[in-house]
Amino acid sequence: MLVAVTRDVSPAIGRCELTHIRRQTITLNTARVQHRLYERSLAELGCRLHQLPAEEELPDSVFVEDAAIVLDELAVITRPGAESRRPETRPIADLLAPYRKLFRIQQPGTMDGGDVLQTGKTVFAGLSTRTNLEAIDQLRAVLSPFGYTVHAVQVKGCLHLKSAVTAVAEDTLLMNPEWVDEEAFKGKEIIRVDPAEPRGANALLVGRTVLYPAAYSRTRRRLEDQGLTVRTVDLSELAKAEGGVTCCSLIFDYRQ
Ligand code: CIR
Repeated sequence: MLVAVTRDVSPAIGRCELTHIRRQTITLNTARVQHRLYERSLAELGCRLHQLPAEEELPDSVFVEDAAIVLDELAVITRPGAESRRPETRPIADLLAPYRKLFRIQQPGTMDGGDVLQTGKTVFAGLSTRTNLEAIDQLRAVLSPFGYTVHAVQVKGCLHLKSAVTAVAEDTLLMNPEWVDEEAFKGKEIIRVDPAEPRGANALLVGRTVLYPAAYSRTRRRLEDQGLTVRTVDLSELAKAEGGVTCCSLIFDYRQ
């Protein structure tokens, strides 16, 4: 069974962190309606939802992906790169504790979950403005005994590794090669975003379905042309907070 952890949009979302885009007004109600439809899509794709209530004082807390990395054998609670986001991790750790043994990124390490991309036993970790080498070394030390190989990958021009590259099938990645070096992913099938849609590389694979932003129709066609099943979702209001489809959930397998 797949479990999807989500958290309702904070009323403070207007004070979110922004790195690569300029501030625009975010309409809370629209963001919440879109977020609920996103949650419904996850449920319809077979996930059991675990919905956390909104955090009044934590603007970016809807982006639960950044608080943890959940693998089959364990979970790593991050230490987010933006100081304003550090208190987000505690409720996520409490929620994950019954499901997984927990490890933690320690100071001076900083890491956002959005910088960690897993494909099988290979883990790519983005070196970004949020994630540093200390944290990647800590992640490697935690994961190596479980048979994972951790590769550090430089990210440039975007917020997180998963802004630049995500998995859309078992061995297929969707990528914006302007933001990450294709060479780092040798051996993988690569689908490139349409050049007119640089933000189109963030896709969420749920089972065999790619949950994908409605805004990027050209890249969506590229995915469908490769035989992939795509379901669209409109997260345009949260995109104003620099969030995408992977950021709004933590999805993991749970066997009772
Ligand atoms: C931030 O800057 O931290 C938030 N405004 C956006 C985080 C998006 N998270 C993600 O891509 N994993």
